Amino acid sequence: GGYVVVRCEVKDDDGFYMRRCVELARKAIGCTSPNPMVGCVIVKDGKIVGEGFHPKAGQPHAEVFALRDAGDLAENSTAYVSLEPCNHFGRTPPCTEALIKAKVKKVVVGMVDPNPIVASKGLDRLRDAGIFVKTGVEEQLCKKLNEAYIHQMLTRKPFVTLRYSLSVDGHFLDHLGEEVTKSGGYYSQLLQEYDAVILSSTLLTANGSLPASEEPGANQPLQILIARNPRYPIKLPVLTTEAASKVIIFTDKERTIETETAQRGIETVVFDGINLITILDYCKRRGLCSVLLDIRGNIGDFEGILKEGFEQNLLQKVMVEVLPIWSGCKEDGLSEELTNLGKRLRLRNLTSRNSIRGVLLEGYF
Ligand code: AOF
Ligand code: ZN
Repeated sequence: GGYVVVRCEVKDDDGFYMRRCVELARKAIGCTSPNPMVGCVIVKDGKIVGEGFHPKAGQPHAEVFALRDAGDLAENSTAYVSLEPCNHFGRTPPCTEALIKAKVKKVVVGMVDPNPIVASKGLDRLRDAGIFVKTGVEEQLCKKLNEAYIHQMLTRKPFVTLRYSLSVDGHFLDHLGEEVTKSGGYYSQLLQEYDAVILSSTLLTANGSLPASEEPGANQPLQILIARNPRYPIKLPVLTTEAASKVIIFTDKERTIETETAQRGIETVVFDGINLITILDYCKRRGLCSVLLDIRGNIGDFEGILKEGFEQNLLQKVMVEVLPIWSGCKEDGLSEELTNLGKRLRLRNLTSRNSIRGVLLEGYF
């Protein structure tokens, strides 16, 4: 005889349904700004009877879609929401009232809404109506989902992520790892997620094409090109009217590019001096809540911006890609001998793990 293996999973129900909420919320990644991503499931007798997510600012909230989906089954159910239900009339009516009207028995919430016009008032309203409320389920996950929204709500400044690629010998690289720009690659996903990406215009002299997310149906970010180095002419690719509307050039000198780009339908903003504060102020005025500061091309274009970012705490997050190559760069430029050698020095079987205060990479020559 043999053994029958019985797999016994301890299912933490609240966590399980909340993770489903987050999964649903993510369906609208890159589409909800300035609103958060929110997911909702309605559960009755241990079964999901309704699901919904917030697709876009101006459209109904997650709870409304989930309640609609559940119909009459919402009565005496438990509603799971990744963010505290709102209690205000914004572009849409309050979700608290919709939940009360649907006679939901219990509401389980991932995190309190940092929006000062909500901030626990939604929970209070539900409790006052006799609904059992539980909060803080999968809170870290829910907060990570909306890290940009939370930061923006609390500081009224865009959430800024610094991204760059390094060689294993510690030099900034002007290119990304292969595959990362394809669908499913981290860079393609970042472009989908962020409202805007800031790049040096010198990038365009290298390959002439603007980065775009390859995720299906991605809402492309606004591309902000910093053109401050007069030594580099700006070579813009010919863009469709729609693509051109997603590009802005920031320059600190009146240069001939202004007329060139105007002809192509590309907006050019001339600043007295380009610095991170002016860039972020501009983003805020345009309702952009998350910004990817993508360091490529000429790193020198970003020196002042980085200094300001560190000194004034304007950067929230960093994403560093370390590529398995030995670049062979020297301080005073590229050493041809080493660069050529470096091209051969690609590491294989790369692994990474956390060391106590850093990240440890291992690879084979
Ligand atoms: C929820 N569920 O799905 C979302 C919420 O202008 P409105 O009406 O869309 O309101 C926007 C605010 O509502 C937003 O700042 C945030 O506080 C909350 N978003 N709340 O209960 C949702 N998206
Ligand atoms: Zn709402």
